[in-house]
Amino acid sequence: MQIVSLQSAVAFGHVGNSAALLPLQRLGHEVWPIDTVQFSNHPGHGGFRGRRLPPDHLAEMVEGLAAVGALDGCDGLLSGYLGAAGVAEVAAAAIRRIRAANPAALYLCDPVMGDFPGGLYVDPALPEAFRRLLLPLADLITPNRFELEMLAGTPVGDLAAAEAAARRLLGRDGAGPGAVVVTGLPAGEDALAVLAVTAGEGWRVDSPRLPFAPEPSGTGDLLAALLFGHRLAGRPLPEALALAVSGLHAVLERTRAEGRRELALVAAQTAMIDPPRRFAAVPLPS
Ligand code: PXL
Repeated sequence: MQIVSLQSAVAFGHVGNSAALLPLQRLGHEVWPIDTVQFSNHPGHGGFRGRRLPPDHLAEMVEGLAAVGALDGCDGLLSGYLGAAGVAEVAAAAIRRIRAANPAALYLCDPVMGDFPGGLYVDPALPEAFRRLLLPLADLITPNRFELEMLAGTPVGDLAAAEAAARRLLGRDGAGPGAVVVTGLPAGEDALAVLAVTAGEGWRVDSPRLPFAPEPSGTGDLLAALLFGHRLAGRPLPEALALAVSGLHAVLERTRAEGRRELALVAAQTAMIDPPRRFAAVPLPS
């Protein structure tokens, strides 16, 4: 499959496109990255250099791909860190253009906006742009707990509240995504749960929470890329989700074993796509 990936890029470390490219390529896909920012490193290191690319430059990149005919043979769009509301318009235009040639093209929108405990780290106009422009176009969205609260407008205190908020996003009368996957939900003392809901169905995948201080960045970006890659390969949602969670866990185990601050993506690339330890997708009670 051939896809466009619209998200951030860093020279050092693995977030955004710098986390998504390798897993998608290792799963056999051609990726055409469009970088929304070009930073030296993730801001979590205390400082960074570089700049955001303006929306008109990003729109030009999409137009360039269209002009050489690439978007006539495109199977999907993955969007992640957009940074500003103007970039959400570029993402919307890109998926519309891709679907004009291929109505079956898949769109995974990771609504990257922030996390607990730091809160929002993007343009304050972006939450509304996701809600209005991108959720209605997405086959799949992958908010963390903070992002789900922003999108649904309700606190998400536990798993039941997360499922209810995710179902509310689905049910927005044609303005909702096809499926909502909520990541990073605390489940007991030392586990994390990921929930997936579609109209009528739902699943949950639990995995052990590994102790990190600080948490490595890019885990959500890696999970979204793996999930998208497995879906593009034709795997059903619960199977793709179980493989993605298991692949992320394999990378985190290696990251921890090597005492690294950045994801050990290259070192763990084989386990990432063919994880030795598999966590199961369990259907949610209806
Ligand atoms: O992992 C999300 C992310 C991606 N890209 C950039 C970021 C962040 C989170 O802070 O700053 C540039």
